Amino acid sequence: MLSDVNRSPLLGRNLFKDNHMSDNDPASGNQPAGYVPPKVWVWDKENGGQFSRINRPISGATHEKELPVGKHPFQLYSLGTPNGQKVTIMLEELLAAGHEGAEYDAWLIRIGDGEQFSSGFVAINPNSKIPAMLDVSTDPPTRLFESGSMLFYLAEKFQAFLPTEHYKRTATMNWLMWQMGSAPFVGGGFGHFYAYAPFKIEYAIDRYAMETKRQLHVLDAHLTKNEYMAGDEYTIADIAIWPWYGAIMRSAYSAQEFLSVQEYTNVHRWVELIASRPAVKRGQKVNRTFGPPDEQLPERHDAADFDKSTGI
Ligand SMILES: N[C@@H](CCC(=O)N[C@@H](CS)C(=O)NCC(=O)O)C(=O)O
Repeated sequence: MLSDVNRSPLLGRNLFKDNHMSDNDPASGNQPAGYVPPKVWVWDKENGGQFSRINRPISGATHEKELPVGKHPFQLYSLGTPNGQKVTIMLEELLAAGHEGAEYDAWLIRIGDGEQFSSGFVAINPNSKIPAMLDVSTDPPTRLFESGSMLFYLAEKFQAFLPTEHYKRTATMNWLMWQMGSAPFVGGGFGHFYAYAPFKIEYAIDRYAMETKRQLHVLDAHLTKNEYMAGDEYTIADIAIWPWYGAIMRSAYSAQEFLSVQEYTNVHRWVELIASRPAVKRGQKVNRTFGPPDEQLPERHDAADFDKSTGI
């Protein structure tokens, strides 16, 4: 009989069990069958799936290249994914509200081509993920990375979309942080295993479908009693949450039927409310190089760019 001391309280497994297989070894149920993690994980460059060209277990630049700098106070280096859209929606909302100091150049970073690993990009964001931004109106310029940090910075700088009243401000920050902590389970968890993994793994899909539906239920329950995430006011919490959860409700991963998203009627009401805002419509086009051609504006350097023919 195994001593309880040898069992991991979290996994219920014998921690000191040898790593080789026997006929009735549970590893036969692993995927691929018989797989046992080696003692030391080794980077297999050929085995990164769809993202093998960009996934690495190390940080830092892969090549020397400076980033372009345009004429506006904000220089954004991004791609029109949900994390990128949070910032372009915020900048468009600020401009729509009359904050001219929020003018920006949006430069395209093609993450599939590894442009997030240029020396110029890494100098702004050592984490090599879009979005990254420079505020060149400060001396020296202010480096910004992490979309949540960027929303908070812009909200504070322009005193906009972040309530000053104690309870509403705190609620806004609660939901902003909820988004930053929760969405990776949807994108990196559910989306990855449902849509991108080279083969379907029931355990992984079940685990992340469960979590994605739980999160949608959290939002749905909250939005039953609240018009916006922080109550009766549109804030950076809505701007952070909408790109991810609006996408899941509408088209992301072609998983709407699988997740029965029609159940979340209050989320649906809120998604359509935010989607109807002109600044949101503009912001979600910026740095987009996929989807319908009229929804794409690969780079934005002027408000008039939205009138130009789009698509690449
Ligand atoms: N927590 C980060 C996440 C950023 C992120 O995951 N960006 C993805 C695109 S949505 C990326 O740049 N991936 C490139 C890579 O992993 O190399 C944020 O919110 O800014």
